[in-house]
Amino acid sequence: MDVLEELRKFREMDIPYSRVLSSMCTVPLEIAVKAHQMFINTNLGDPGIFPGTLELERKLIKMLGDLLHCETPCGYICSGGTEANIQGIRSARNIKAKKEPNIVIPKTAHFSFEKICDILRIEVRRADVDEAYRVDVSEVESLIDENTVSIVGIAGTTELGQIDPIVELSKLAEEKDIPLHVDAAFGGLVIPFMDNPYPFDFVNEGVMSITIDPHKMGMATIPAGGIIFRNEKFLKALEVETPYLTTKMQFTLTGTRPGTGVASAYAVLKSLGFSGMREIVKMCLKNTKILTEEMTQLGFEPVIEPVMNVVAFKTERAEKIREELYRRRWVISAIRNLSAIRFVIMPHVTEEVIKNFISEFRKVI
Ligand code: 0PR
Repeated sequence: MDVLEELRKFREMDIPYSRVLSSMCTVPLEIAVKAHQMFINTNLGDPGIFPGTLELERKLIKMLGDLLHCETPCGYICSGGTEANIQGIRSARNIKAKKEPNIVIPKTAHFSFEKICDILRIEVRRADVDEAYRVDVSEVESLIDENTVSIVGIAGTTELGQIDPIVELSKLAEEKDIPLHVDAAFGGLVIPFMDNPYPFDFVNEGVMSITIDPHKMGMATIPAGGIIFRNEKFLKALEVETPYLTTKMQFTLTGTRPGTGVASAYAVLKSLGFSGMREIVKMCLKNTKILTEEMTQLGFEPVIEPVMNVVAFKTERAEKIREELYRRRWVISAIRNLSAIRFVIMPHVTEEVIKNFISEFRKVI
């Protein structure tokens, strides 16, 4: 058998995005795929060989900085939200230089923080959330001590799409002189395009770093995560010497890294513009509303009123429903600790997809 034929067989075993209502990734825009192909053999691990790709990355970081209200953005395009979060926390830890460092994160933080604390040998303190699943700022305050090197707020929680009170967290961070890291891996490319966006970004003086992933709502090709720092100081805190490369220092976590994410993310933002992004976000929010109405009619109540294009519904049978749908090749997620089923309404989750899903869902319940 021809090897491509063989590959196709494996690929056909994968579930198409049109049956996936639980992913924060989506089908990349066509322009993103073209850009990806054009940069297929680039390696920003040795930027001296790829000065053009490096300059493109700088332009993209500047674009993201503009979006996030930062005049001196520094950062890079990485493998995803996990790496971006690692680098945000690692930078703060290096700057604060405490013997027994700890960080304070919301209980709703993504599981990447587990890995971070393991890798970086940092104690993690989890603050409780209020009834709307936003972190309780007074609890964050009570968990801070002289060894706290970073506070984390989330703009678009993984499970519910909720936004923490970043404004209040930032005030607290400034008062205590502790860097605030905002995990906007998902929300970073949603919130700015909503009506009356919540101020989650660098407009808050205490925010020092933000995770923002083009391979989620940025419709770029995988992998494309983003870490943006307020200024160079935070990037400098990550540098190691590179004795024989075309550049003397490297601040990234990985060595070899693709320029494909840079190119595809740039292509999307440049071709759509902020106005095009607004249209897509608007469509996702509309579709979220459609799904929520359908589910409500079927007797399911949302855990919170959806804030963005993520929505979860209470049910004791969450895992059973998920399993049965999966057997029928439909993918949703079940949140174990909340007894809820969860949906992420990405651009590929169209009205048509929702219609098809609901008709299958009726049979399952
Ligand atoms: N921060 C937040 C708020 C996230 O939601 C995620 C991932 C991360 C960080 C980590 O990002 P990377 O996975 O890029 O390292 N959120 C999704 C999740 O865990 C990722 C995902 C995407 C999961 C597609 C499933 C899927 O099909 O649910």
